Amino acid sequence: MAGKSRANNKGAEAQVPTGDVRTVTGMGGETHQLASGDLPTLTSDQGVAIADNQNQLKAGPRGPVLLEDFHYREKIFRFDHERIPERVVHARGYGAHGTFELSESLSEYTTARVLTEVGEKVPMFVRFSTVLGNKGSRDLARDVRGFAVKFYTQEGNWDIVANNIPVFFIQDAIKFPDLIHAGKPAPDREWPQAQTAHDNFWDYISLTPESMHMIMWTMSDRTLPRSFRFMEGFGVHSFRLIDAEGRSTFVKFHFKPKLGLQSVLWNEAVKISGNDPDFHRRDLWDSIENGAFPQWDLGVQLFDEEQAASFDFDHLDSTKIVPEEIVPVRKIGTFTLDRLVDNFFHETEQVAFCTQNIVPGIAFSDDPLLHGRNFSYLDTQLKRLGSPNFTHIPINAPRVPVNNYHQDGHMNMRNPKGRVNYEPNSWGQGPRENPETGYKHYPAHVEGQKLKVRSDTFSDHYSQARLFYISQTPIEQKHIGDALTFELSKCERLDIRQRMVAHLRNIDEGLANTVAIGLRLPAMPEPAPAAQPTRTDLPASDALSIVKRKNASFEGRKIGILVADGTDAKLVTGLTAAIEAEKALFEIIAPHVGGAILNDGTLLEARQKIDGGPSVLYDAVAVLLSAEGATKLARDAAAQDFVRDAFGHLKFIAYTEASKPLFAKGGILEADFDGGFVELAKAKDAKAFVTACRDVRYWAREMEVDLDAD
Ligand code: HDD
Repeated sequence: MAGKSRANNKGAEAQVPTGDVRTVTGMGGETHQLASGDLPTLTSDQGVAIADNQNQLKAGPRGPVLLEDFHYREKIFRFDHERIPERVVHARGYGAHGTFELSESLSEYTTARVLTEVGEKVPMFVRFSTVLGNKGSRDLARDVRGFAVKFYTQEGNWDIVANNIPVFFIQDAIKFPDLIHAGKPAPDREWPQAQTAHDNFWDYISLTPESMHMIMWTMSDRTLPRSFRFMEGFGVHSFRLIDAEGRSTFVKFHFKPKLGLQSVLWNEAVKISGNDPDFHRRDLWDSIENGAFPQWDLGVQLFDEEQAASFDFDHLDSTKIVPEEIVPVRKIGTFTLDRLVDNFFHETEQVAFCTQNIVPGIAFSDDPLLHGRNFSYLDTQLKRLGSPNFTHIPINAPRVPVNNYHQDGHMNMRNPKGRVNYEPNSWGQGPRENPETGYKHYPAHVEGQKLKVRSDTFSDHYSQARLFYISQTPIEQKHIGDALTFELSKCERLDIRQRMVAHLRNIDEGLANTVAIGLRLPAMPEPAPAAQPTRTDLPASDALSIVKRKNASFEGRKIGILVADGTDAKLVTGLTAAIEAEKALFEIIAPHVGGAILNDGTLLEARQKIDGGPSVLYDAVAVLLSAEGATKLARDAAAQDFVRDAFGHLKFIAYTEASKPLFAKGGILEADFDGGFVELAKAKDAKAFVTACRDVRYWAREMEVDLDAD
């Protein structure tokens, strides 16, 4: 064999044209794609054209490989270094570009151009994320969602590094590493991944009473968002707005989704995680690609020092909200996400948010969590991106001129030009300070001893936790009880379960009771010692509930339509027209992805094969089977799951009479057809179904399908 140059008998020069690419089969039978038409020639990083991207350089066809092959070495060297450290928190994220437009000027309060120039279009980038899971974990973990926003303003970059929850677990940044260590996988076993249902997390939380308000939020449906498009965002901390005279007004930033709020159920989240771990990123990608650009209003809560002093909580404490009923949220503008990234790594992975990125006219409050964050974000970017020059990466670079004497460092793209790299200088070159337009820190009066203490005004840990709980509808309260029971049932240690229930007694006795019964605790523990008694007179705040803020439309939601051979074509046309009229979306699901032959002989292509399109991926479903289709699908486990889950997850269900054998096999009998079912006998019935879907779920059914409801 030695000296033979062909591994098989394929011809060396057989050319197979495929589109713009000419394909040539090489000596070893491998495929070479030749540049032709508009396609560029493959090159090395040094710009040298590459002839063979499939074979290493060898001494003879079977001979040892030669180190001399600089192309091979460069390719593998680049590959070996592809990974950068993932974010220590918020590793799994997804981003998109957009534009912010102000509709109401805040010139009375601030000089920041981004908040004063009505109609000016400000480019921006948003990255949504989960917190605890690693980069490859799933989208539907029960977790807080990050909502980090970068505005490329004409006065420099402004970041709001927000979450979808308006409060945080801890009051002081020095606790952050412990909080995250406790939540992440345990250091010995490295599990559980992307979840808080384990001893370490609840051990830490039960020893940290200040986290109780946040716990009410994280155990609510807020941590199971249906998609990024249906989430609120909150800047959490108070910031300051500074006007032209140097006067300060406190501000809290809110993002309110135009499509309304929506979450999934826990059992649904578990199943979505298996079926489509990329559920949220796919949703964002698909909506932007289809031109259904998601939008959020930017809202502000504004209050002055005097008003702040009148609150019965300290607004500098990040475990507190300022209820919207006390200080309403003023909508001052809207942002639209309308452009996908060209490259995930370039943009979404390399984007570097820093809470310290603010512009003239905006300043920090004295929130100790915020100041701790200001150090952490800058520091982490150096570790992650490897150089203080991370601002030279296009996604991080301001869209205004950058002029300074910073220089050198790894990967520098932008050293100062000319001889002068210092200031002051007498060369008449280089940038200078500008006391008129430059950033001025707010000259807050500060006095005091240096102490490692927490203010007494931060010591009420339960009143707002209770406020959140009593503001929910009964069904939402039940979900909080269910979530706590589930999470604590995963704790091996009884004392941790007991310690948590002791805290719940300070929030709501009913909730503590539900969880104690759910866990079958041997006895009700004493309430946890509290520095301040819980206020039981706070009025409920409807803004805190998802269900109370009902949607006016089903826009942006997706209906799964199950069809099979023999399905009535007119029903499908009627339903899809009604869905489109609502600006909602649909997917056809069938036994074969190639489609189903409808009763008029047409072939309806499917988007999903039945076991690839379970009902958990849809907001509502339609089961439009003929007698023939129903008989066939009734034998299929995936089809049975489809109807069983749609029912169990309280979805609105459109059906044909002929589909009933499938429902029966899924355990849904005639008597179970409740107000959430709409029969589609004729095409015109579709409108009533889509209108019913605006309620998103048929909540009344939950009492029928859940043991915990007893
Ligand atoms: Fe943080 C990332 C939000 C407290 C330290 N955080 C990070 C991201 C978001 C938040 C959305 C992802 C940014 C991105 O998409 O790149 N973090 C919050 C909110 C907090 C909060 C709303 C409380 C109000 N964070 C917090 C504290 C510390 C950090 C108290 C440390 C003292 N956070 C970080 C970090 C991360 C981060 C380690 C990891 C990656 C990064 O910054 O860029 O610096």
